[in-house]
Amino acid sequence: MSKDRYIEAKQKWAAKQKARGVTARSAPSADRLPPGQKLTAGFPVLDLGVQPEIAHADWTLALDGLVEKPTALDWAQFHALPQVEDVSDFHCVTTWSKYDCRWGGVAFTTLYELAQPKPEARFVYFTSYDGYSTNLPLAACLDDDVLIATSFEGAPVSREHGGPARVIVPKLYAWKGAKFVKAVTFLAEDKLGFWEVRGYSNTADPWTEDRYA
Ligand SMILES: Nc1nc2c(c(=O)[nH]1)N[C@H]1C(S)=C(S)[C@@H](COP(=O)(O)O)O[C@H]1N2
Ligand SMILES: [Mo]
Repeated sequence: MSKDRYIEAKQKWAAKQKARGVTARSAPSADRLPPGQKLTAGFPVLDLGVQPEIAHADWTLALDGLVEKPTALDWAQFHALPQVEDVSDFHCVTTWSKYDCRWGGVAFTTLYELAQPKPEARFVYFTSYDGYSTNLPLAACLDDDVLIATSFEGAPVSREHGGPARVIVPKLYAWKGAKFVKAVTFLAEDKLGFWEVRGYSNTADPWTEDRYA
């Protein structure tokens, strides 16, 4: 399927689910598996039909927007920052979940301290090397399980899963985590990302099945 047809199909699927009355629940689920999800043993790949190949020598991560210290980290500088590991569950809006994913990389809070966002910065906009984008309230990024991951299960994040570096936000549907991440931009006002402008929920809470806006 061509890239445009794929995006159109996913967008239509969201509209159809919404029309069917799949709407957010008012009370969160207490189960480990969020409502409407199925557990998968594998690891499906979801992208826009492009898996950019970025050599470590060409890779940079920009921290910009409303920050005191605009920063561009190269691969060595990124790895000189404190490295952490976190095991989390992964929930894709297309109804599959994967348990116990071990991600390694740099905590979002480390980047936050480095760039020093100004007080008016309340939102974060992520941009990727494949043209993808997604957005979050700054507060959601400051949980200690939010990482810019460069390793998965002890090995480098593969290209299909978003390497060299991808964002992991375990508490939200996985489209909120940008693969192939290139820039983290701090903003005063919210700015909708790729799927958010195409009908996906801006809040994306798996526990209340908050899939579509
Ligand atoms: N850059 C980029 N990031 C992305 C996407 C994408 O297409 N491009 N897809 C999102 C979606 S919808 C999901 S479910 C996860 C999928 O991650 P995976 O391919 O490693 O399973 O990445 C998210 N991040
Ligand atoms: Mo997804």
